[in-house]
Amino acid sequence: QSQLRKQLIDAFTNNKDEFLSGQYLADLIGCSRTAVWKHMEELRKEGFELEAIRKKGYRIVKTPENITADEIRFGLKTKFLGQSIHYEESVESTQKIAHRLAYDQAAEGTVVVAEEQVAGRGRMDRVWHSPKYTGVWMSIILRPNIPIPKAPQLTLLAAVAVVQAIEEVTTVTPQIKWPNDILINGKKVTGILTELQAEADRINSVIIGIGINVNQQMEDYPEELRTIATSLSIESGKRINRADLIRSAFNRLEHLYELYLEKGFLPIKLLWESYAISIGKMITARTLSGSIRGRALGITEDGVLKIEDTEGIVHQVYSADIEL
Ligand code: BT5
Repeated sequence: QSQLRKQLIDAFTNNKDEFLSGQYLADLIGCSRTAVWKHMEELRKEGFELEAIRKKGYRIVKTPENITADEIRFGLKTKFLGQSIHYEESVESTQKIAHRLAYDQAAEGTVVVAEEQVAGRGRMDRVWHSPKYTGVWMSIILRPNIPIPKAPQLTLLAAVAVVQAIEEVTTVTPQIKWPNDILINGKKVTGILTELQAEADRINSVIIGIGINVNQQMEDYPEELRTIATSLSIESGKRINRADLIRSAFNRLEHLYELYLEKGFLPIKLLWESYAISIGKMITARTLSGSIRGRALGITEDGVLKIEDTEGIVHQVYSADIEL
């Protein structure tokens, strides 16, 4: 059933703006014209606006306001990323669902997308505010064949992909604050949480959780976030189509991930540094074992932050919160 729907959406993706006849679609997918008609009606119910003209066929005029898995697929050009989408109206956390799917052998590139998270989380069990219909809350399953210590590189890779996607669908260029924050005008628009399922020294799966504030307005944020958070809509002054953003993020992420598997971290590192905010500046890194104040020199080949303190000692920071 969903395989048919996927083929149908792919057909429209490959022939954007063209009319496709019921017979053409039926032959392509290998079902009856009645089945095609039923699927088109389902799309209409999901909020797709369709044009149907006798003898010419169907055309997709407008995609729905909610995100739907079908809408994300409409225009998606990836090989594996987002080819399997689990769309949920409301969840505790997309990470939780992705962990379960990964454990149950879900294919690489499987994604969980939700309209709302009631228990969205950040690093170290912090809360991630994820109100309904306004943001992109998603978790992506990857299965890279890399040593465990290299996994944090994927957080940086995902950050570059999201920055590029934001640049593509808005006209704003965000900046990255090591390791996982994406900022616009100094306020946080995206957080990334990377988690692993591993045995001994082998990575089983990497689950990359991405939260992007898209159409929230200031009043949608709780008091404590108003001074530190922002959204793409606030910064660009317009409504952003979330499915376009997700699709762009999938396209970018798959491309960068393939580049990474083929060429290693260096090309990603260069891109990351071109968007990085804190390199060369004085920062404070708060780690679990204390604070380090010094100049951020850059990141190592492994994605570890290098800070030179006032005595000239260079520290390598694996995990911290950074204050500028
Ligand atoms: C992060 O943690 O930034 C990682 C956030 C990852 C969220 C995604 S959404 C999909 C997936 N499912 C999940 O449950 N999580 C992932 P951290 O660096 O620890 O930052 C958390 C801090 O950011 C909080 O303590 C707040 O101060 C702030 N914060 C919370 N919600 C925010 C929001 N919507 N926008 C900006 N800042 C927020």
